[in-house]
Parts: sequence; C-alpha cells; structure tokens
Amino acid sequence: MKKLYYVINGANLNMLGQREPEIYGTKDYSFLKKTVKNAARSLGIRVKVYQSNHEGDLVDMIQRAYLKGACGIVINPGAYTHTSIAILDAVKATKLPTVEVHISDPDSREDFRHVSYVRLAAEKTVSGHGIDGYVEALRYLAEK
Ligand code: CA2
Repeated sequence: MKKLYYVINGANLNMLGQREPEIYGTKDYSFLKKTVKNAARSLGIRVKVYQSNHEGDLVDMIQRAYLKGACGIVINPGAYTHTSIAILDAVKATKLPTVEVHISDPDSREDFRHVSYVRLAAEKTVSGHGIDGYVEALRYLAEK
C-alpha cells in the first residue's frame, strides 16, 4: 500500500492566480492541486489535498490525517500561520512529520508575517519557492 500524505491549505489560497500575481504568481488553485497530484504520482505516494478558509476545518483535517494513518503533513495555513495556536496544537498533537510551506517569503514581507506558530511544530519550512515549494516539501517527507 502506498504511503498517504495530507496537503492542507488555509485561508484565501483558493484565490490563487486571481489577485496579487506579483506576490503569489499567476497559477490558480486547481494548478496547485494538479502539480501536487502529479508529484505524488512520481514519488509513488498518495495525497489528500484540502483547502478551507475556516480555522476549525483545518484543525479537523489535521486530526483526520492522524486518524487515517497519514505518514506526514504539508501545510500552508495562509494567514492562520501568523495567528493560530489551534493549528499549532493540532499539528503537535498528531506528532506527524510536518513541513510548513509558503508560496511567498513571509519573512521578507510585513512584520506581522514574520511570526509563524505552526513553524514551532514543523520539521522544515519551505518559503518563497512558489507552488514548487509543495513538491519540495512532499519529496522531503516521502524520502524520509
Ligand atoms: O505565502 C504564502 O503562502 C502565505 O501563506 C499566503 C497567505 C498569507 O497570508 C501568508 O502571509 C503567506 C495568503 C494566501 C493567499 O492569499 C491570496 C489572496 C488573494 C489572491 C491570491 C492569494
């Protein structure tokens, strides 16, 4: 049975490609999904790709990754990165290897984006590599 990984995206990532292309690029969320699924196929793993604008739904999905026996999580919580202790606690509770991904590089943007709660539970952070950052994160987890 192929190993399963969860790729979880938070607030506003469904809007990719529709606004602020200078920050987030021109590719839309369906391209992101397709890219992640193609990468999973070539890495020989299974992925569940999920997006929600609601913090509690993201917590539910992190818990589900654990309950379904996933081997790791790739997560871009969107702006919840900078605010959500609930997401941090959920990731910590799963004890699953987790990679934090950001399409942009939040550390070179506004000060309020410099704090990341989820980073405290993440093994690795990939920032500023666009959608390719998700592939990098999945490859890291799959090759562990
Ligand atoms: O760079 C990232 O991936 C972020 O997690 C994206 C978040 C932002 O709040 C974080 O600081 C960094 C924003 C999600 C995307 O928001 C969009 C809004 C309008 C159009 C396109 C994307």
